[in-house]
Amino acid sequence: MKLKIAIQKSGRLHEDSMALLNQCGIRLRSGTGKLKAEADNFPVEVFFLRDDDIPQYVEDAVADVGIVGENVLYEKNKKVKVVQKLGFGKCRLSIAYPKDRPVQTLKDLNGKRIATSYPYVLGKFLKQQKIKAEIHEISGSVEIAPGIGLADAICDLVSSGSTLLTNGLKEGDVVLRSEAILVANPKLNAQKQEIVNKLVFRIKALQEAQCNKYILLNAPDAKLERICEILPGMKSPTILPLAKKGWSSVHSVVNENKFWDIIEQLKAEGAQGILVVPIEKMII
Ligand code: PRT
Ligand code: ZN
Repeated sequence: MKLKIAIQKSGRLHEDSMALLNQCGIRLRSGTGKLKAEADNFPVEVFFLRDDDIPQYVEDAVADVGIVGENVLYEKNKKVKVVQKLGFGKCRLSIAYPKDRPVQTLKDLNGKRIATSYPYVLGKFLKQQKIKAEIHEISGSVEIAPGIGLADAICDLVSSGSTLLTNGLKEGDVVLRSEAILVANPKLNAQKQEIVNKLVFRIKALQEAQCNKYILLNAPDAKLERICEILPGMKSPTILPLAKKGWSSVHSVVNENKFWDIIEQLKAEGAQGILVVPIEKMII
């Protein structure tokens, strides 16, 4: 039994999706030019599709799981299960206004026209906000709509903001924050669910590793107690005696967010030769 995984054929999510499968130890047999590829060492088959089609294929069980942006998932509104956030493809769906016109806030949008490729998500947002505006669905180049007189504002994906800037638009309310997610058909059989569980276990090990660093340092024995207090570690730090008398080597794992604070404290306590090493996978 093989798990069928749908990923984007080409575009912004393709490379990160491929890299994720690769880092999970899944080696695909053929290249990406084809419709599908099989793995030698893990029971999966990967289908390369347009991102817009992935929620439907997963709902229909043509694919068992898929990697897609939350923006696409919520717009398509299909019956699929969100399994895991993946941390890439981050962007936001925002309303944006032409800089030089009277319509500048949400309230100004009553009775006005908004161009978007996300009519469903935007419609829900406007209803929540009690704004009655006309939604014009267009499939691409939404940012030019105000300039050609098609709309008073737009609602589109933003990441760096440079597309808005070059089109004379200013970002307003954020309708949705999005990243790539793993979705699944809600009725997978037990065998397929088992494969999904294995995949998610590997993804979590990668994510855990990405936000932690392995740290090695030398410390005078007299300072060991204090240094161990500073280092959180997975259980407690590993301590090995050095050839030089009165000194030890201390190994531990440090969360990236607290990293610089901890290094400063360690140095202040007399730690030397501090080495920081990336962790490839981390199983807690
Ligand atoms: O061919 P296919 O249908 O599969 O691909 P596509 O052209 O529909 O999608 P693609 O590859 O452009 O994007 C795939 C997914 O990447 C999206 O559904 C989002 O989940 C995610 N993503 C992340 C983005 C962006 N960032 C993004 N910046 N998708 C699109 N953009 C576009 C945006 O529409 C706008 O035109 O980039 C422009 C804005 O970018 P900045 O950096 O100028 O703000
Ligand atoms: Zn698309």
